[in-house]
Amino acid sequence: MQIIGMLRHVAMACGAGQRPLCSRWTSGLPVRFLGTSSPQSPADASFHSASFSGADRPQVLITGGLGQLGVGLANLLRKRFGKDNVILSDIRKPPDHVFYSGPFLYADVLDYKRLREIVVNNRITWLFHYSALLSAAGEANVPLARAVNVTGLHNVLDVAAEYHLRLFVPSTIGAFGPTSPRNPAPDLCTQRPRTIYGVSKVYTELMGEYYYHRYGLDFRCLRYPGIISADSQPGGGTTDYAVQIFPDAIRSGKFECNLKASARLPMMYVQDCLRATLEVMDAPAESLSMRTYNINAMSFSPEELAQEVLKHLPEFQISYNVDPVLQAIADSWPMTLDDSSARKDWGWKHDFDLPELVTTMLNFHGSDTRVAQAN
Ligand code: AKB
Repeated sequence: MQIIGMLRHVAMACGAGQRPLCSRWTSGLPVRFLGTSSPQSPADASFHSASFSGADRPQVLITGGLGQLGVGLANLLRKRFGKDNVILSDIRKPPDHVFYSGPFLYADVLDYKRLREIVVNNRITWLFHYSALLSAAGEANVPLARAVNVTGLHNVLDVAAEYHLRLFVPSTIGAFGPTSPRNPAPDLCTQRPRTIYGVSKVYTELMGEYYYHRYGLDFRCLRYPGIISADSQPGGGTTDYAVQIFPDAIRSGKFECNLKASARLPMMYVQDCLRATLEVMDAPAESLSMRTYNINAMSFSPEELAQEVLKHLPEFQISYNVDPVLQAIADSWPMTLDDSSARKDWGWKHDFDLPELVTTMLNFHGSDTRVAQAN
């Protein structure tokens, strides 16, 4: 059959005016994506966004929920939508305080059937997909990073498209590379990252946007800077030093940094990051001129961060033992992001700059007295 004739046949089989989702004959469509109900078009997506009450209230699933951000996000969402309407999932065993704080399920994003089962059985409408290996962890195990970050993404995209979910997947400053503009990196520019993490996140952005245009998937994505959190640890990232410096400064008054003193990168306090995530998920579809946005807050180097810590802890000492792999990654990332589109389209505004960040983190790690004295 000629291509045109074949497409016509598919269109007829699927019903006039519908996208040809239901046929395996359309080249390149995922065969397992056998939706029989009609897809939500981008224009329909705003039905999610009004005030959420009763039947409209989202039923949320978070994958990779035991990483740096999942528990904090679940806490926020549970305050808004009710404890039982937000399910955390992971392949790891949750600590007691997480297990007893609300619904928790085992979910391996590589297990497509299990994902579908969870979505169906719990009538999920919003999915936050946090499972991923970060930059340094990805370089240490490329096959695993490729499986989790790429195959896991395929599973999540297909489930989300099939069940018409609103899908959030984070991207990162790591989606830029040495040939991207660095100061600032705009939303749209050359992206040729040199890590498997970065490559998988560029792919995430492109696939999410492809599914949006092709199937009407309500895909939303933010490029996160390095995220600094107090009560949850990152793992395997290049920006992790900016989290670890605080407990070390409090405990021993010293910190050994694995990046150069001058390695300036975009950073954000976790509270801003989670608020941005909820805000972009809440935004009416018609306000989104794009599906992947930069978000920016502060930008600093280890040296500048240490100077700010010294204002509170005058004895603090930083030393440098540079890891060449991490430094090469940091050198290929932007120093700051241009987030003017996020600010314009859905009103993004950060609250925490470097001084507030440092005070908050030191306070959290137990130096209340010394911080209060220094102020
Ligand atoms: C990492 O360092 O890999 C992450 C990131 C910036 O995406 N924190």
